[in-house]
Amino acid sequence: MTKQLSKNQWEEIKQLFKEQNITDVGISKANDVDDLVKSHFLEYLSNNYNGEMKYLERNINKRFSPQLLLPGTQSVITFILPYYQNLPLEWTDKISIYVTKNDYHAVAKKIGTPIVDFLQKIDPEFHPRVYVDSAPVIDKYWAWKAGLGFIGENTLLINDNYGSYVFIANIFFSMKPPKDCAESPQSDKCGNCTKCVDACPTNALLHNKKLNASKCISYLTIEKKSNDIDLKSKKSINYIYGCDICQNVCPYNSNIPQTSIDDFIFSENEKKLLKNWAITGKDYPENLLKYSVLKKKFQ
Ligand code: B12
Ligand code: SF4
Ligand code: SF4
Repeated sequence: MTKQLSKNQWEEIKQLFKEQNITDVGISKANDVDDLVKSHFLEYLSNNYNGEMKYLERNINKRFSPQLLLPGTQSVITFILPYYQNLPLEWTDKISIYVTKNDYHAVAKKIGTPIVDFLQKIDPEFHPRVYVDSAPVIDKYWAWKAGLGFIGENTLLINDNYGSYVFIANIFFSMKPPKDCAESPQSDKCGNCTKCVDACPTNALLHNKKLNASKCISYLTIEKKSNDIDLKSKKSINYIYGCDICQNVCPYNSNIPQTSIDDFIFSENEKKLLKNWAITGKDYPENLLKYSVLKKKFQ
């Protein structure tokens, strides 16, 4: 028999998130992803826009279907983690602000734990999983499906409250969404704007929400293993880890609050250490960054 969450249970789940400063949460039926997104994904691979990210070519059917990835899944609970914070310009000139004090993968799993515990009590036979950037799941699709934002020309999810500076995490669960609570996807809000496409220094953005990732600075500085490009020699590109250009120019990011997730926030003193290293290249704050996504990158 198909099980369904009650509205009260859903309210309790949202409350558990709220207690951890997570306000934007949604739920969707765990059906296969829409055909449009499937075809975008396959076209992206056939154009080799994934470069050396061969993992995107594996487990395609699981990526398109939560029920194949985790059998028994009936719903996808999606939450977003706002991460914007004011950091020294010398630092953000080189390092994307998505480098938060603690790695978002760990932070999202920590936030998801009380919810997983709650869900396990409702259905002890199923082990819900928290996925964040970690499995063949199209994270942005589920956030869009759950009504947490629209997909911008820069290919990112843009949320009404926090802009695009948000991480996305999904919990796969065995019960269907409560009646009338599932899915209210937003329509496109870019209108005639093309600021991100125009600003991208490598022409990686291709219009129609498509990205040639193999040309993206974020890919070149984080993912690419072979070293046939020397970004530092290109004057126009200061970034050495990630890139925020197509987000910085987006009007939807112009007036957003700083994150209230404590695990992400650098103190004023810690910001001074980041600034010092960015200016001098000396005294890499190894201890401070040991739980961040940077880890040992620049020791
Ligand atoms: C591989 C990857 C990268 C690669 C390639 C990115 C890419 N766009 O393909 C590289 C290294 C370049 C990268 C860079 C960044 N990434 Co990244 N990345 C991923 C990862 C692991 C997979 C993305 C993927 O499937 N790409 C494949 C292609 C085909 O997908 P796509 O271009 O995103 O296109 C899809 C959508 O646009 C969608 N789509 C297209 N049109 C429409 C229309 C509608 C209506 C809908 C619903 C969907 C839709 O369908 C397409 C096919 O699936 C996800 C985590 C995950 N598991 O999902 C994080 C993820 C997308 N990255 C994230 C972040 C934060 C970044 C950076 C901002 C980091 C940085 N500062 O450097 C940059 C942003 C660059 C950019 N403009 O996209 C976040 C994005 C959060 C958000 N607000 O959207 C994610 C979701 C991680 C997370 N869980 O939080 N990333
Ligand atoms: S992250 Fe940078 S290089 Fe990549 S699409 Fe955006 S502006 Fe272009
Ligand atoms: S900069 Fe303009 S086109 Fe690009 S995502 Fe933002 S609103 Fe959309």
